[in-house]
Amino acid sequence: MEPNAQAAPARITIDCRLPPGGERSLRDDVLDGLTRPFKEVPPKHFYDARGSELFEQICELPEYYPTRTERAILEDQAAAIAERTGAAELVELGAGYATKTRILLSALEDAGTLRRFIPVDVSEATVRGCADALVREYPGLEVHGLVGDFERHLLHLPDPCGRRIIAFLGGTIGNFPPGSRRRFLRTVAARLGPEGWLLLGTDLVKDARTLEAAYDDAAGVTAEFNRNVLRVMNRDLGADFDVEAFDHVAFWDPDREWIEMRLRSRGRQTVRFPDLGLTVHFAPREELRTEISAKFTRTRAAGDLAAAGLELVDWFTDPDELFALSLARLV
Ligand code: AVJ
Repeated sequence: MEPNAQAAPARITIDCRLPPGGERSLRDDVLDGLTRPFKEVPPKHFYDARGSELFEQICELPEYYPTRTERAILEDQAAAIAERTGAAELVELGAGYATKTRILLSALEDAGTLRRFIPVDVSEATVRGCADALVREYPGLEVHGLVGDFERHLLHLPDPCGRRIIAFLGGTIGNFPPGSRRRFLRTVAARLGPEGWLLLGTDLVKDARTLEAAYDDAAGVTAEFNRNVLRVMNRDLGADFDVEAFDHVAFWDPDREWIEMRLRSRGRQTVRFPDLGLTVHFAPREELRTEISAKFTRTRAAGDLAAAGLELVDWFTDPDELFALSLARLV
């Protein structure tokens, strides 16, 4: 056996910051969001095993251009990003299976600067699986997994081991409304270290038809993904949503320049949450907001970054200007 095959596990550390039974935040979010006049559940609760699988399917849909477009931009620009940053360390927020990350890791390895990868994800199984695979694929790479919620656990990131890139890909920054988006970017900026870089993926403002098709695909996968949040509440909170009694709604809001997803109750309904001592009523056609996905222009991205003390240095986009990757550093 080659020596590396045995040495590999020593290059992995995992820091688990989620309390066992991490449904606490779902309870709080439901108590907050479903007792308001305009009902809302935050989008992070889509992603149980089934929701994550449905999201993977969304990424392959012909209508859902962001994933493949971002991957193409990364493939084109990875060497430029490696050269610009000289990074020893890559932190990825919401890493998942780190498929796109490999493009960056390989470019940093080719540049000879790569030392450590820090995936941050709420799923311990995903973080462990990804760490195991990556130490095998990248000889000498250290992986420090952080199991946690990137909105709450960024303070547990270790200090940088050299120049750091924090990557937040996929356009997930668009899930934050403008105010908390800037607050979140400030938290990220505080963890960059002296010569660190933020690599931020943003979906761009475009025609309403393209955008609405991406969130209301012909095969109905996004509709299932949307309804999955009801299944999550049924399973984790003992609720009794009639999942099929809600219609998927996705629309472009041209004033706010974001996509909204909602679930519309077909009729009058009463939903019980016995674990929470909560009963929720839906009027006919009443809507529950499940996601906003804000879209960007270069000006909006630069403005949000500036509000967090960051300077937009490189703006990489595709020929059709569907999606963009920003490289930013502390001013
Ligand atoms: C994972 C937040 C980037 O907003 O496009 C895909 C989630 N929702 N289809 C997005 C999503 C519906 C996705 N992000």
